[in-house]
Amino acid sequence: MAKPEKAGNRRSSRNRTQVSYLELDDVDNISPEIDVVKLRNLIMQGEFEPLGDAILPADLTMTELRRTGFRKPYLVAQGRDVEETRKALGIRLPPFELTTHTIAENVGYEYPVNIVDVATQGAGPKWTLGQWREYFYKPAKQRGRLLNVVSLELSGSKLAKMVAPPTVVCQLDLVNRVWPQDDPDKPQVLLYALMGVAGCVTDFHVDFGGSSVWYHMVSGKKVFLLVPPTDGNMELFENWSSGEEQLSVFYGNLAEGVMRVELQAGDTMLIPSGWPHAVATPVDSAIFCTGLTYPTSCSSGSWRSDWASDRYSGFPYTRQQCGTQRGTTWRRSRQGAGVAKVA
Ligand SMILES: O=C(O)CCC(=O)C(=O)O
Ligand SMILES: [Fe+2]
Repeated sequence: MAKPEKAGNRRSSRNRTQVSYLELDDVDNISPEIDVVKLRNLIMQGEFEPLGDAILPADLTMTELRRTGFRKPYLVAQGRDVEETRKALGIRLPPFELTTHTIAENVGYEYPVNIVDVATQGAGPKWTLGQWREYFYKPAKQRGRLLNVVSLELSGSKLAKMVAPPTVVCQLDLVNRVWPQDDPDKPQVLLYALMGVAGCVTDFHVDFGGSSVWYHMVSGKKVFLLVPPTDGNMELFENWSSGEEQLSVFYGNLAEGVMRVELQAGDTMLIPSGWPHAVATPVDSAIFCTGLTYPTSCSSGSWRSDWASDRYSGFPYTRQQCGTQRGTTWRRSRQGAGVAKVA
């Protein structure tokens, strides 16, 4: 299984200043800190429109996504029977309960994990899953700095083999659709486990590589603020995220049409590409998510790679996949002049 790359900073443009790290001695990345409590309260208590009605699992189909162009996020609530809901969506989970403990057990205690230091929103300590598990199960008061895991890459692990995404996600995924199935270079994208302790927040960001994302809450609760990527909102996002302003200004108050959604255990959400979002974790939580590419993210012209968070090591082959939108399928261009791989 491939080792994860560096824990990326969401905002690498920030100036570095000295802060004291009393709890951790292996942090080599010192950044200015956000006001975590203020950001958490703004996300949790700010007045925003609700995302709107959840859709029934049976209605989340390609026909529905084609009808709307997948221009808005979709929420599927866990419903009366979470097993039935998962079945209707096509989601398969391991036969055992998914917890930080079982994730560590199945992926490997020595496996390195990208950790986010919540106060700096940048890279935290370089730990193994075993160390993370120890941290996660400490009483909150003994944990020291607030740390979050949002990008434990599971592709290739035995755990990944036990997980199937919603059927519609597989149908939508450009890698699945255009890549020759027997090509050894076919990217394995992408299954991530997210494990956050109570109090974590992630400031506004756009997910990597223009990808759409699906989230399935395994346990706990997350509150998302979602921002429609209108020209006006993206201009504001660009200014906000490229300056020191992001430390003191809440982007949720600048943007228009911000929507709020609370995800409970068993809920599933799909976010289209390019939507800035912020997330608060009020209780210890675990979720699965994955990035998938979707044609409109390339063809609409609305995607700009420099908007994306560099938290992940990069969505593979984005350019080739977008090439399919210009009327050349990957298969054809590959047989022709050949295309260099771009990570
Ligand atoms: O759970 C979090 O704190 C962040 C989730 C998120 O937006 C992401 O993983 O991209
Ligand atoms: Fe995200």
